[in-house]
Amino acid sequence: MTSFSDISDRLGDLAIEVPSWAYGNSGTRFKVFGSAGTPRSVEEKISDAAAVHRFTGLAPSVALHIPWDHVDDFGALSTYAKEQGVELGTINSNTFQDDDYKLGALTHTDPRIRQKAIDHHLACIEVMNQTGSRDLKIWLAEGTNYPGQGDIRARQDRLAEGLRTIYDQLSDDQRLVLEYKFFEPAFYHTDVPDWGTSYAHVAALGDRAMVCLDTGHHAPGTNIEFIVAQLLRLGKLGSFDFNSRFYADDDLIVGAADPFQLFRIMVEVIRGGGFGAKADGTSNDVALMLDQCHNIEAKIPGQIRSVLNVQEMTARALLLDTESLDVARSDGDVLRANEIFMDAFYTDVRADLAAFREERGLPADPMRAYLASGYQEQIEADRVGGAQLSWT
Ligand code: AOS
Ligand code: ZN
Ligand code: ZN
Repeated sequence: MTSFSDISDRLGDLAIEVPSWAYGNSGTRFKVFGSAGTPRSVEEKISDAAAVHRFTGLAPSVALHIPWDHVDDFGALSTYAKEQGVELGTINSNTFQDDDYKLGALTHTDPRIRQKAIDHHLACIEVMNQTGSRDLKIWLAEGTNYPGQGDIRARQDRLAEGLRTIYDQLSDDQRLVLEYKFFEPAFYHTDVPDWGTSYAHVAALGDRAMVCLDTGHHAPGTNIEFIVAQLLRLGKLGSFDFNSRFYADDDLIVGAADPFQLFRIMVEVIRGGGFGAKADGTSNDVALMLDQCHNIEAKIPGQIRSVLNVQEMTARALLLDTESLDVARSDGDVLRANEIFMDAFYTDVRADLAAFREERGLPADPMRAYLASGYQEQIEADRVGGAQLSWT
């Protein structure tokens, strides 16, 4: 049996990157709701992200989305973030909000538009050079809506060429992570619909190109932990975009829809060496990030709940008695193996986690501590006037 004290050191390695866009207003195509205290600047988004880290100790970096988070001086923004207690992390490109990209960006038939999309990514790399970010995350909204609309094979060739040009501009300590998504906004075919397509492209690019797995980007019933295991086996799992889905790309709080799935994913991450600092002290190849939008719930508590959910399922996954499991598996004892697995999942770690946090100078209950802190009231009073930022 593994006890909580056996896993607490490893659990201390957990770090989850939060997305800047989680702090802006978001919604559905029906309505974006505004809420008091919503950031009006990139700096205010970073302050909110830093609040999540202060109360949880779990979120030391913030991902930026360009051009949503464009500022004139990214070096100064980086310094500002450090003063707040966080780092700037992954830089996300955006080729989905410009009329030129209606029929494609890196895959477009027009070389001028392809070049524009490439130039945007090169500008993102320039931002990374100033922020010290390791990862360029590329999610492409490209595809077609009708059979016959595009030459799906030629689009792959153009995509490969564009990715190559971008990849070649990365420095030795930078990486490209390519996200896949099985549908939306294109509905007939998507140019990077699945992990296999993402893998094919990043494998062709080289060692510093990896796959990004967004947990919301699969068809219902997909065994996501199998994909995790396979990508780790291939050395190509670069990062996660964690969220929950019921129907589509719902971007809900991770662990809200199916905590057992999150547990199973974390078991495979740990099993595959994707968790915690590497033996040489460098950061792990697998970056754990959130990709969520808070449409109806409060944003900062929504992010606090998210990172706590990851922490709770990671703790349970670390508690898995892998030695006994190996024995049961070797014995062909199906029911015992399943029982050991479920025992870890069903372990209530909440009291241990509260003590774990207090030992580290953090509040035992970060959610209650945040709500009692006055931070929310303060930003609601301070952030009047100016335009609130939205997801878009
Ligand atoms: C879009 O569906 C993807 O999840 C991307 O990661 C995207 O950049 C992010 O959701 C922000 O819109
Ligand atoms: Zn995503
Ligand atoms: Zn998504």
